[in-house]
Amino acid sequence: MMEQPITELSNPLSYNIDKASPKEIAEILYACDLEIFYGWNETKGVRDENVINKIEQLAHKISEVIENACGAVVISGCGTSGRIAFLTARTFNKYLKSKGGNECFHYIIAGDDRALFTSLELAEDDPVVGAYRLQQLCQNKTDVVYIGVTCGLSAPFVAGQLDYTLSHLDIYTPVLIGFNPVHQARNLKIEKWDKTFFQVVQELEKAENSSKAYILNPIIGPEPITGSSRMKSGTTTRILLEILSLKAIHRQLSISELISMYESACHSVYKYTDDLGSMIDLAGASLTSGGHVFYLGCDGFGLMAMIDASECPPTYGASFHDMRGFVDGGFSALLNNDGDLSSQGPQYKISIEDFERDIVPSLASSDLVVFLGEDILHKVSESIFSAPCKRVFVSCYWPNNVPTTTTRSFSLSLVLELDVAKLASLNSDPLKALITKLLEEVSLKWVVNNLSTGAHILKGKVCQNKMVDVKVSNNKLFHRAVGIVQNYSSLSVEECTTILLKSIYDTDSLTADQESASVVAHIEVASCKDMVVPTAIVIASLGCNVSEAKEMLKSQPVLRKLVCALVN
Ligand code: S6P
Repeated sequence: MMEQPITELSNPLSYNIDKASPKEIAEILYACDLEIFYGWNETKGVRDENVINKIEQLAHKISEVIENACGAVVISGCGTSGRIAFLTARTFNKYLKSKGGNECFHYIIAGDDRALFTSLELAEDDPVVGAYRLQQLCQNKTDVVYIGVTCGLSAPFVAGQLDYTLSHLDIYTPVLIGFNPVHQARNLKIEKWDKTFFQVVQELEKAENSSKAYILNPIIGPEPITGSSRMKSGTTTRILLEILSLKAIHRQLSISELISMYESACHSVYKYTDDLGSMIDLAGASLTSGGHVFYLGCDGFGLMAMIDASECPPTYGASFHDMRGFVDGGFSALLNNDGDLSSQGPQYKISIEDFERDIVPSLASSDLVVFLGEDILHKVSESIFSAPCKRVFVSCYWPNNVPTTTTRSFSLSLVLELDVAKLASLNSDPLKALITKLLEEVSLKWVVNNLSTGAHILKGKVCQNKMVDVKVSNNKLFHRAVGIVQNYSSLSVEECTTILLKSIYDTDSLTADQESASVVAHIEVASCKDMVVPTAIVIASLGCNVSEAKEMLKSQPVLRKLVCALVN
């Protein structure tokens, strides 16, 4: 049997997170997040010397590219990894522009810009489109650092791009960011392609040995919710990309010092586990009683919160209405590749005006509005403060930059006091402002990840530390779903696959065509169905038929209670 990659393992620290109190949930997430900085088992996390050396060399290469009018830094990924690529490119282009430089950072996300705020997981599986997008983007470039991010070393979209760069090493310096050892790169057949991810990584290692490529894969341990790479892996992706870019632009910065700043931001956030717990409690109460959570923010805060909200449907089988994010200025603030998408459907109504027009009139006492940062308080109209919903205010506080006290009334105010000492040594104000912004954003990422994860745990969407209502919407998630079903039964992989297919096709006896169909065909059917994995878990544990399983799920909508009862 194939070894489980670290990013797909269950983290022993969070095994009982489903039974934890809201405050304990925050404490468990803290313990898991610390593995980013202190490592897991024998590893050293982002402080691994080998990783730091590679960042040093790669930053040097990036600084050359930045100086070249025909140079580009392309960051690419799927899902969360593509979203963080977007945020990083946006931030550093703005910074370079403000200093009169070239905006040479670019991002690619599988599924294009619609995938920035909605889950289009299937786009992840296409290596040919991946390579084509990269080729299109870099047509006139002569020196490109390509950074492919795939936390699990698994996304075919990224494999296609890496493979393409490996055959054009005269132009490209390929970089792979992920969080598994290379021998755990996915070695499963990629549909309509002739290589596995593992085979591409082997080629990449050869290029790395001749100093033509880089693999940055610090080991940071399993996710607190098994496989949920939007959490630790997403945060670590941010940290690595930001440190690389900062170091490329300001060669005098010390990588270890930068890591310490992120670590100290992490400690600062989790000093507030009481408040984080109260916030999780409020959000959980909203979701459990059929209410909604809305994040509002300006600039990077709003974008990050929108990203957090958009990750809940694939992870927890949530509806897009359950949690949503809105950003001041909507698409005009985004600087995204495809421009304004607001006409493409309700998921793309992302401005504060959209929120005030479409949501505020129907806000109810079960709803929660989360204001991220002080700036947003000046951008919203008074009506939000008289609506019957609950309100939470989250912001950052630097000892020399105290937020003005607001007269608004909130159910909870969480003002994080960040550690300013380490910034004192920086002698450039724009750089100080940039690093401050990055640390505030990563801090708020920790906060919103706590909120959305905790709220879904309280809603009963997690059993032990597994996402038991994951959407079966791409190849990776299909195999993860089989693993989850197997986890709650004593059946073999083959038996669990058959049960998952029965749930997908809604039948007790699969036809020969259904049994032999490709994984992509299964995914197409499964993507538009609810409760596919929970139904399969019930069938696997009780040996019942599909309609009996569905009846049971109707009678106990809190999944965790049902699944735990079955396991016991
Ligand atoms: C994970 C998130 C997914 C992943 C995506 C890419 O919590 O829901 O969208 O980011 O599947 O994963 P990876 O391993 O290629 O970065």
